[in-house]
Amino acid sequence: MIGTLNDRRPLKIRDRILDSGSRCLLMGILNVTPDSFSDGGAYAHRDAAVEHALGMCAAGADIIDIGGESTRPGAAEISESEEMDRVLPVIAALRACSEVPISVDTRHAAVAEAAIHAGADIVNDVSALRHDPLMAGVAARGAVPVVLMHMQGNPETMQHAPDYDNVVEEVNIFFEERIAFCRAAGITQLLLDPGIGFGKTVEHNLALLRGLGSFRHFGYPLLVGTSRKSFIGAVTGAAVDDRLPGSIASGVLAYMNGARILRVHDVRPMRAALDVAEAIAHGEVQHAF
Ligand code: 9MG
Repeated sequence: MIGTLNDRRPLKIRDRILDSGSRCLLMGILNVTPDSFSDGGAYAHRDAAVEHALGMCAAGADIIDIGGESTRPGAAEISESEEMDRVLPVIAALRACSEVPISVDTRHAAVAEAAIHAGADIVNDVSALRHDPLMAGVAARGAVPVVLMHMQGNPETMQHAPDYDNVVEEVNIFFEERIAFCRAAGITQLLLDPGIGFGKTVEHNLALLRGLGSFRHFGYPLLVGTSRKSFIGAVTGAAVDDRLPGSIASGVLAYMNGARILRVHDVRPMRAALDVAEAIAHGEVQHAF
């Protein structure tokens, strides 16, 4: 099943092709927030943030995802100007010293537009363009790929009482509607993300990871983020800083079930784990000794 459907479609980033068909790509997480669930505050200063991004690139990140508003459960919305103050200097500084594709993690059209001007290449909107009615126009005009992530509710309330009859079926229906919306708005490059941890119980998350293959028929690359998330803590009892084994296991399983991009904190160990999984799946070895 790995890489056999038409979700091998490459992403066009400005004048470059980012091919998630031949190998699973890694999106390194750069939270420039004071209150993120796992690394809150560590990269709030521009230079520390850029250094961390370059470190992730050296470790094998293919994309850097930069976010200035926490989307952890219970997080309150911040003002657009505060979000811009956090992300724009980091995007501009990283763009000035690296060609790495940059995605901006935002639900706000004004932030996305300014981020694209500062050098961002992808919009990662956890609301799948539902939060801000101006977002679709910004993405279409910017001609950038958009991550459509599923979320039940919003970050402030999403974990109060997640409820589905059949989570995999309902996320499928959601993608169908959002894809039609984006196509009508003139957005052609999409990534689909089931939104692990966003309005889901532990069982919903496990069912989505098990059922990922059922989203491949849309023909868009699947992006999945499990890194350090609370379902791993629920399964293993591990604290947030001790969830690397669970992050790797769930990331590799996601890859085996069709994910083409993984959003991760721990780039180097995840790259090594994927290299092994890909060598087994395809019989190709990336590094020779
Ligand atoms: C911002 N953010 C946090 N978790 C995420 C996930 O799983 N996917 C995407 N696209 N963004 C996320």
